Parts: sequence; structure tokens; C-alpha cells
Amino acid sequence: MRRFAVVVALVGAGLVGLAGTASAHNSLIDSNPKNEATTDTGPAEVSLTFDLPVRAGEGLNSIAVTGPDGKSRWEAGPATVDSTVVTAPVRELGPKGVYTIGYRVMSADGHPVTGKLTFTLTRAGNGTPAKAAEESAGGGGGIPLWVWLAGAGVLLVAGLVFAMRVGGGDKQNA
Ligand SMILES: [Cu+2]
Repeated sequence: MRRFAVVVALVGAGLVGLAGTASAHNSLIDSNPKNEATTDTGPAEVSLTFDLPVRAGEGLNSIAVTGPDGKSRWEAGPATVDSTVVTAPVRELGPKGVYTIGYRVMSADGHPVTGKLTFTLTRAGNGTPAKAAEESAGGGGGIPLWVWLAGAGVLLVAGLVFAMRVGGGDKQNA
């Protein structure tokens, strides 16, 4: 019973650790365009600069550019990582208004970091948004499930090993 309680406590602590905010999370320190910028020409790409290198990997990082209607998508391809900078190409923009840049990156400590910025297009462009099919195929997906499962598995095994050591110690002392 005591061993079970230790396992529950350790797994619980592990889950809190997974969900919690650690000080080593990456932070956004610069961007192009700047947050709340006003421009009469759409940017050819969005680049986001963080204080620590971002983990590169298939499906780990995404940048989405959403139009003034709140649903049309304007990024032209998947996000790429170069150390602290994450970049995504952008289509020629269309209607004027407020565009939102949403991002999710894998920080150096293994936790995902999300956020958003906006910029305002003051002169309409000739572009059209990505089609629905392109959106779903655009690789803008989140972190693969196996990454989470692997993390949870490591914590579970660590908790069990620790609990067994504690349990064995109890027996020897009894
Ligand atoms: Cu963290």
C-alpha cells in the first residue's frame, strides 16, 4: 500500500512537471513582422526569434497565419528551424485587416511553447488563402502523440524503479 502511494505521488508529480511552466522555457524575443505592426505590403515570410535554440523535428514546430476573417490561412509552407529562429513562408495576402500569427514550438527543455502576434495589413493584396486541402496537408499539425507517450512512459518507469527501491529498503529495515 505504501509502495502504491509512492508510485501515485511520483507519477502525479511527473504529470504536474509535464504540464507546468519551467523557467527554462524558450521565450519569444523578436519577430518579423513585429507584434502589432502595421504594413501596406504583406510579408514574404514570418520569422520568430527565441532566447534559446528551438528543437528541430518533423511536426514539432508550427506557424499559422490567419486572416482577418479569423479562419482563412495564409502561411505558404511548414515552419523551419535555424537555431533560435523559426521561419515560415507566407502567401501573398488578400483583404486588409488584422492578421494573426499563431505559433507552437518545442523549447530547449522539451516543453511546447505557444503564443500569438498580430499585424495589420492596410492595403489589400491580390492573394488568396490556402485551399482547405492544402491546409490539412500543410504539416501544421501539433506535437505527435508518441512524443507525449514517450515522456509519460519515462516518468512512469522512473517512478516505478524509485518505488521499488523504497519498497526494498522497507523490507530490509523491517
Ligand atoms: Cu519548460
